Amino acid sequence: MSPDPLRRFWLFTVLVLAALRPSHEVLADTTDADGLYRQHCMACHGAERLGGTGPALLPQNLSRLRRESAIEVIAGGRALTQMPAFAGQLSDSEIAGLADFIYRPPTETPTWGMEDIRKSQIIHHPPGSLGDKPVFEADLQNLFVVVELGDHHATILDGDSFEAIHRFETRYALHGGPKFSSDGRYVFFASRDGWISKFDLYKLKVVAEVRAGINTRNAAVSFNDKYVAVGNYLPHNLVILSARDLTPIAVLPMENAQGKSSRVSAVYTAPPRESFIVALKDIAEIREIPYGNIEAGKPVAMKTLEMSDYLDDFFFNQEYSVVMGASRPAGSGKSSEGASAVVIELDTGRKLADLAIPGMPHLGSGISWEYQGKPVMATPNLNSPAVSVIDMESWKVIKVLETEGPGFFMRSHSQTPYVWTDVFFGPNKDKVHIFDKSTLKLVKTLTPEPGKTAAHVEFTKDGKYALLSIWDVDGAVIVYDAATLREIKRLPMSKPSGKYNVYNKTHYEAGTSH
Ligand code: DHE
Repeated sequence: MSPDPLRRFWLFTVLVLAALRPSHEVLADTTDADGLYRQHCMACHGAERLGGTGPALLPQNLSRLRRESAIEVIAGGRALTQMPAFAGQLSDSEIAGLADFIYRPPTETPTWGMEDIRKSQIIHHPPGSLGDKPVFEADLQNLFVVVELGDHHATILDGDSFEAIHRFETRYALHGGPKFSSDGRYVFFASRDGWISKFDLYKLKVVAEVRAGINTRNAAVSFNDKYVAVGNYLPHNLVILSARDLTPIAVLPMENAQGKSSRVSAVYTAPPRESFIVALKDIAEIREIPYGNIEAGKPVAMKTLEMSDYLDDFFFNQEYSVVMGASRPAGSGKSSEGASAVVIELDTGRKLADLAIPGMPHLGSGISWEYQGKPVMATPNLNSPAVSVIDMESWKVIKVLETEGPGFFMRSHSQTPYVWTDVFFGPNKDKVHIFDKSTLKLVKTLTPEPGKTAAHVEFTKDGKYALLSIWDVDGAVIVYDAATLREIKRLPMSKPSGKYNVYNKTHYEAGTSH
């Protein structure tokens, strides 16, 4: 191309791009975004954007918030939080400049070590100081903890009367299932910002909190009630806390023999093995930490299982002798060739099977039951409108259940004949399918609230009722009779994400995620 056509080409490109820019988009004024941050945001969100009373404002922590939503929050504030509206004080371009600023990576990777964790610990009520008598009357084993993502609250629900007993503000953006102590009295929440909160269900009070990381995946509680393990994306480590009062015990950097470090995809507790199992995102290894190896002041020894691929989503059999793992190609930088899940024997690290499951299984939501005298597991797929049912003896896919869109969560219960699966993605996100566990046939498709995402089911202790979320800020938890599939009650809630039944969780019910 001679210079003239080249110039014309660039002019054309610039004009097209300008025409494509939405007319309402405001040009960001980035000249003093740093100064504006210090003046207006730093007091709550921290000098290094690591968070304070407000959440961390780093790209890693904001990956799930669109820039346009960030602009709306800066301009209009966030309801039911301390975040004020800045629209009166800052111009549109200054607000856009601030939004750009918080999505920019910091010049230095932030650190969060043992000392930072220790200093962040807040003991609201020392262990033993509150007494043991519950402050309400209800079946303590049939309580539900409902996480309401819409306004960052949690509701404690009586699983017999379906009345809310208590509602309280949680840390910002909880993720993953809350984890329970073995007697069901205490529940541990993890926020994406690294905060771990210990809540006393008998006394309805947060008793201790600590910030274990900057960008956290999830937490697991040891079956002996001694430890909480926290898996972090940032820093690349696993943090072990005392389950008594959340005092940090150990910070375990996750790196391989060559010194390459890795984010932790998730940590799980494996009761029969008395160990924590750690999934790594950037190293093709699984780590296992026996509870017995954790002792304050001593290096914590880990068992390493070398894998042929990166595995970041897990399902365990009920005995925890075998793990099914899947890789998420987009995040791991490498895809499984031809196989989308592998089955590994945990004692030996031996691969038992490669499973071709088109559509990226969501193994973390996998559940299991007996089908024709054999244990099977079923998993939704994040990319395909199908549930895969897998024979857990031959490790073969025995049936693909067609759905009206890709799903996220599945649930059942030993006392119910059905399995419930949502259609989380796509135009049919308002539908929920119910399949018969003994025939694998579709029984019914519910549309509880047309146009609004219906997702995530949890059963009562006896399996007689199923609770379903309408995943919307103006949402609800709907209680269904699990046999007749009739609606019994609708409780308004703010984007109720997961709900967790004390008995099902503490008894590792096969129909629920662990
Ligand atoms: Fe989750 C559990 C990973 C996005 C809601 N999610 C988990 C677990 C993992 C995981 C590893 C199991 C940990 C546990 O329960 O201790 N989730 C991931 C991702 O990698 C992914 C796809 C991307 C990400 O940004 O992290 C992801 N998850 C989401 C969401 O967008 C959801 C729908 C809304 C949210 O909370 O951000 C979401 N994840 C959940 C819930 C659970 C969960 C409600 C608890 C599992 C259960 O069965 O109840």
